[in-house]
Amino acid sequence: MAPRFRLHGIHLSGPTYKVALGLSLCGEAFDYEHVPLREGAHKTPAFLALNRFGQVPALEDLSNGRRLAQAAAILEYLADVTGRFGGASLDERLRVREWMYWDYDRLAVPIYRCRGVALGFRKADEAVVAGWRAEGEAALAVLDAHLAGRDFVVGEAPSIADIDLYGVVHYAPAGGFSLVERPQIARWMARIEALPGYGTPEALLPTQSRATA
Ligand SMILES: N[C@@H](CCC(=O)N[C@@H](CS)C(=O)NCC(=O)O)C(=O)O
Repeated sequence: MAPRFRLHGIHLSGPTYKVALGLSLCGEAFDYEHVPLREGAHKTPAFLALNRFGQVPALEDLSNGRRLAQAAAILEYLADVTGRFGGASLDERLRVREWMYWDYDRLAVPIYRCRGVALGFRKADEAVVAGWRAEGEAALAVLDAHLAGRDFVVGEAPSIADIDLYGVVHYAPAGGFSLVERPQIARWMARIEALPGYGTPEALLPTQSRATA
């Protein structure tokens, strides 16, 4: 059967990985369209029709023609349409959203930027990088403290908040952040990595387009 979803992204992109991980944990095979950012493919009219912000990821739901942008919003959509990972009650869903908004407010930006500098994709003054590093460390400390005595970020089961946050923390070591002093995060990551359907970015994101998964 043809896959329901088509993911547009690039294998080096953390936000693209969040969506691929969400799809895989939901058991959804997906077509994949490689978007070469260096060639400006994300700023073409055709791509802007998929994602008005000119960023990856974009997700197409081929069953109804929907085109979705923003990894966190896409994860919410996947939870809505699959009935998985959305939280067990309204209160859990509210907490899940809070963590997802916090992610892009405090955690993702400094960690992704430090990784970008470490990999040579991004240039910045040392003082600016030091500021990002301090912000990233502070956010990791918040998450580590929250996870004490908890298996998952919200409630008793994994949710899209875990997927969203994992899709950042996975890249922390590549950004120069040590997780050795973050034992709760390390244990939580191991729990995510044990879930059926889990895959690393290398396993889930091809370097080229893939017509059928
Ligand atoms: N908040 C967005 C961030 C997406 C994002 O930053 N994508 C990067 C690649 S990792 C991108 O497309 N950069 C090119 C650009 O912004 O022009 C999301 O979660 O989807």
